[in-house]
Amino acid sequence: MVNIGLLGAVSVGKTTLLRLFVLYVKKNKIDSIDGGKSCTVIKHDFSGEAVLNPDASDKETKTIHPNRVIFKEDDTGKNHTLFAPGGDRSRAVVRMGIITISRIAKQIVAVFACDRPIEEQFEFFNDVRYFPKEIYVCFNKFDLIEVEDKDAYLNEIQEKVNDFFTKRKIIVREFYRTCAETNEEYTSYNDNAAKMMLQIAVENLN
Ligand SMILES: Nc1nc2c(ncn2[C@@H]2O[C@H](COP(=O)(O)OP(=O)(O)OP(=O)(O)O)[C@@H](O)[C@H]2O)c(=O)[nH]1
Ligand SMILES: [Mg+2]
Repeated sequence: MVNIGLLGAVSVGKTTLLRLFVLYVKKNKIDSIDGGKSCTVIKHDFSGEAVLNPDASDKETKTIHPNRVIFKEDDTGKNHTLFAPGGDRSRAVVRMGIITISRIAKQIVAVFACDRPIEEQFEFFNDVRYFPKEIYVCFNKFDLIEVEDKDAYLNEIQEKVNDFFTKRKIIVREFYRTCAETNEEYTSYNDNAAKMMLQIAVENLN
């Protein structure tokens, strides 16, 4: 059993990443991605979402209480839990979720949104006190990068993120580039997102 926590600033896509994972498992898409295998969703809980503007046509939500997905690897029968607390530290109840998850999750994924300045997203992590020595980093919203050479752009911010965590004596085990919103044009980045969550669960079993 591996507890994985997705942490990151507000609206970087933590909840969407979890929903995408549920979709991949339920539609058996998880079986056919690189390094994939058959899994089953045991339980998922997205009840901690609050609708921001009930009158708007697109009901954008914000996480108040941590989201949770429990899934099973069908071949080994091992269960794993993915947690995604909210990112709005200004609300005490949300901050409590962040602290709780940072303490119970053995593996942490620091999630960043590629379409916003990276420096302002570091502030979130300055407040997180409990961190494992090694973490994973996810650059989400790959589809929203506006520069021509997306990979070059990401290599640049990857270096900044690496510096940021190295200064805190935290090693980044792996960087992932993802798109959490299902998008035909970015299928391989949707796959990367699902692969990230499965891989972290599977490789940390022992
Ligand atoms: N285009 C695009 N939109 C995304 C992606 N990931 C998330 N979004 C959108 O970004 C918005 C915020 O996503 P959430 O998943 O709620 O973000 P969050 O990090 O869980 O937010 P909090 O929990 O409130 O901090 C939603 O409108 C999503 O549809 C992505 O990869 N690409
Ligand atoms: Mg959320």
